[in-house]
Amino acid sequence: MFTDKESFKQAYLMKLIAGEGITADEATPWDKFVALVMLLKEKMSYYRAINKNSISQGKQIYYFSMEFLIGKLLHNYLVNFKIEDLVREGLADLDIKLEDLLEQEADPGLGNGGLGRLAACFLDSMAFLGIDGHGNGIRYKYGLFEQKIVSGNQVEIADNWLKNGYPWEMRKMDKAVIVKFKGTVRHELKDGRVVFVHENYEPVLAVPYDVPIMSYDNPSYINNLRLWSAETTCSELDLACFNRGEFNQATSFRSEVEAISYILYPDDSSRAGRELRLRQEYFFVAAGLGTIVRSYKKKNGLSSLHNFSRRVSVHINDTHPVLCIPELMRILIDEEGMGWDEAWNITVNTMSFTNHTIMPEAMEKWPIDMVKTLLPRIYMIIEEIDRRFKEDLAARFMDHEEVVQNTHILKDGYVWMANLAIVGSSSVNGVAQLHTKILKNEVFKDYFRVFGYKFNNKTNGVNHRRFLLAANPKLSHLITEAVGPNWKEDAGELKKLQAFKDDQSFLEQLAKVKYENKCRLAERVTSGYGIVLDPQSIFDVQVKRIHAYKRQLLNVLKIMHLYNKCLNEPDRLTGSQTFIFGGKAAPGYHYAKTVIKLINCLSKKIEQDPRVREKLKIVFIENFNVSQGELIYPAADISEQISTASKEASGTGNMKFMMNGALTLGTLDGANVEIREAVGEDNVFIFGLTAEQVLDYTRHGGYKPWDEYHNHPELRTCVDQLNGGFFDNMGEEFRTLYDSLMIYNDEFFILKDFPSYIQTHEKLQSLYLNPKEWNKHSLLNIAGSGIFSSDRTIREYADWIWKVRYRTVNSIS
Ligand code: DL6
Repeated sequence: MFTDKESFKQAYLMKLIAGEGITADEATPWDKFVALVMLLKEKMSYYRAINKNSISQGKQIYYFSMEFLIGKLLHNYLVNFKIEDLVREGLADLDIKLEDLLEQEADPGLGNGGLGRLAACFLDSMAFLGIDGHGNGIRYKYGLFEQKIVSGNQVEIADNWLKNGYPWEMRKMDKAVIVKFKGTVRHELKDGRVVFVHENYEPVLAVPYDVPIMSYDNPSYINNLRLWSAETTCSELDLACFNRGEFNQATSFRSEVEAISYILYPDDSSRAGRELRLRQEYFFVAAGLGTIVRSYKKKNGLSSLHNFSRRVSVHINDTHPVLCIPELMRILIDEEGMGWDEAWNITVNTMSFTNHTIMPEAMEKWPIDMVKTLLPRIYMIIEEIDRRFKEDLAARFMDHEEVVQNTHILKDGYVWMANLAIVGSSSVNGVAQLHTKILKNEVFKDYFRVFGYKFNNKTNGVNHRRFLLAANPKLSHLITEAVGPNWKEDAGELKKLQAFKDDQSFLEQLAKVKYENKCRLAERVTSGYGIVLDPQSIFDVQVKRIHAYKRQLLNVLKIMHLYNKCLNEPDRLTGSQTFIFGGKAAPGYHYAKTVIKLINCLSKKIEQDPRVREKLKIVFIENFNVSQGELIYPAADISEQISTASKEASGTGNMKFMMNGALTLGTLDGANVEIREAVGEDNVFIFGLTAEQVLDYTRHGGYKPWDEYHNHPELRTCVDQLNGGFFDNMGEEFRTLYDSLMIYNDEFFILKDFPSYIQTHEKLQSLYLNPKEWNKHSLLNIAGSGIFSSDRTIREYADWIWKVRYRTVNSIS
C-alpha cells in the first residue's frame, strides 16, 4: 500500500499498465481517472480486510431510500484519506493534473434534491462514526435529467451517467435475488398450519452493485451503498420465445423487466407509469430485505431470527420504501414459519420511518386493485395489518370515531403509505422542529393520539466535510489556522470562531476568501455562458428545486421591483447586485417551467437595458446538482430561504450556505427556525408570516391578495408587469403566474410577504456597504453552523431510534 509520493507514483503507474495495458503517455484522461479510482478501491479493501472492529457491536443499520445523491466521490475520498496533496504532487511529477481527472467523474443524479442528498450525507456520517450503516437503493440507468436552458426554457436531456461505466461500483452476481411480481396465491396445510404459496409469478432478477462509502479519517469503516439493477432471471423465457420466432415478445419481456431500474421517477401521468413506480418500490425493498435476512442467518444461525430486531434496523426514508413492512412480515411468516404476533413484533421493532414533507400531493397512495394485482401476497398482508389495527383501535378509541376513520391504511380504494409506515414502525420522525410539530398537530394528528410515543424530531444535517472542508479549501484552511483542525471531526468546534468576531485582520481574511470563491464561480459562469459577473457585487443566491412553495417567483418580483426602482429613483439603489438562480423543474410541472422562463426573460431584459445593467444582473445556472452546489455555496453572500412558512420540511441548502458564511434571508420555515436559534436573531434576516399565521389563514380559506395589490403600489406595478407588455410578447406565457397570484388566491402568500421581504432585503443591501459588520455576521454564521453537521443528526438517530453505539468525539484522534 502506498504511503508516500514515490510509492504512490509507482503503484499508480502499475495500475495504469496492469489495469488498462497502456503507458501513461497512451492513456486518456478517463483511463487515468479509472486507474486512480482502482488504486483507492484497493486501499479501501486493504483497510477493510485488516481492521474492522465493530463499534456498533454487530448491529447493522440499513438505510432504504429510492434516492441517493452521492455526488462525485474521488475528491472527497482523497480528502478523507488525507492524501490529496500527496496524490496531486505525485501526479504532477507524471505530468498529470489531478483536476483533469476529477473532471472525468460523473455526478450520479440518482435523486431529486434534498431527500436524496440527505441520504448520502447520512451514509458519510455513519461511516465516520463507525456505525455499520449501509444504503439500499436503485441503480437507475438514467438518473434525473440533465437540464439545458434553450431560449430561456428548460430542456431535459437523458442523464446517461453510466455511458463510460462507473469504476466505483462492483457488480455482485453472487448476491443476486429473485423478486416476484403478479401471479396467484394459494394456501395449503403443512405440518398442521396454513402456508401461503405464491405461484405463476413473473420473476425479476435483482443484481446488486456495491459502492464503497468511506469517511474522513476512519478508513477501517468502509460501508456499502447497495444499488439494485433489474435483469431477466435467465434466458429460458426469452429463449423459448426466440425459438418459436416470437422475437417481439421475447424482447418486450426483457425491456419490461429492465424498465424497473431504467429511470428515476418514470412519468406517472399514465397508469402504466404509476405501476412502474410501484414495481420499483417493491423491487428494491424485496431485493434489499432478501439479502439482509440471508446474510443475517448466515452470520447468526438459522434459529436466531427471534433476535432480528436487536441486531438489525431498517430505516424507511420517506414513504417510498414502506413496503419493507409487509415484505418483512412475508419473509418471517411465509419463509420462516413464524406466527403473526411474533413476526409483527419483530417487524415493528426493526422499522423506523422519516417523513419529509407536509405537501398533500407528495403523500403516496396506491390504488388497491393495482397493489392486489402486482403484489398479491403483499396486499393480503397489508389487508390483515389494516384489519387488526382497526380492530384494536375500535376497542381503544370507542368514543373517537374520527380517530378511527382517519387512521385507516386502506381507505377510498387506496393503500395509504404514510399510514402503513406509522402503524408498522417503532419510530416516526420529522426533519426539523417546526416540521415535527406540524406533523403532530396537523398532518398526522389522529395518529399522534394513538401513537404519541412513536413521534420524534431529528433535525436534518449536512456533511460538513463535503460542503465545507472539501468544497471550500481556502475557508477550511483559515478556520484550521484559527481554531485548530479538530472541527473536521467535531463540527461543534466551529464555535471557537466566535472569539474572532472583532478581530479585523481575521475578518478581512474571511472576506478575501469569500471574494476569491466568488471569482472562482464568476470564471465558471463566464466560461459556461459568456456572462461576466462582478465579484465585488453582492451575490444573492437561490438554488434548489423550482417549486411554487419555494417561491422563486417572490424573488423574481423583488428583482422586478429593483429594476423599477433603478429607473424611477436611480440614486436610491446603491451598489450592484448579482442574482444567481439554479434548480430543475419537474418535466410535467408547467408552473415551475414558466418560472424558469421568467427568470431568463428578466435576465435578458436587464442585460439589454443600459440604464440598469451596471447595477443588476441575473444568471440562471444550468443543471444544478451536487457538484454545482459545491462551487456555488462557498461563493454566496445571501442565502435565499424564502419558502412559505410551514411548507418546507427542513431545507438543507440553508445549512450548506451558512456553513460557508452566507447570511440567510428567510422565513421562519423548516430548519431556518433553528438556524436563527443557533446564530441569534441579529445574524439572520427573517421576514414574512409565521407558520401559525399561514396555517390559520389556510384554515379560513386563505387571504385576499387583491388587498395587498391595492395597498402596495410598487407591488401592483410588478404584478401588472407580469401580465402586460413589460416582457415583449410574453404576457400570455406569464399569465399562469399572474393567475396563480390574482385569480387563484395566491396559495403561497407571495403578495402577503412581499412588503416585508423587500424591507428585509433592503436591510441586507445597506449592511453589505459596511464590510466590517457584514463579515462579523458571516463569521458568526460559520461559527454557529456546527450543530447542522449530519454527524450530530446521525448521533441522534443512533441514540434514540436505532439504539446503536458509535465512536465518540473523544475517541477520535
Ligand atoms: O429532509 C430532506 C428534505 C428536506 O430538507 C426538504 O425540506 C424537503 O422538501 C425534502 N422532501 C422531499 C419530499 N419528497 N417526497 N416525497 O423531497 O426533504
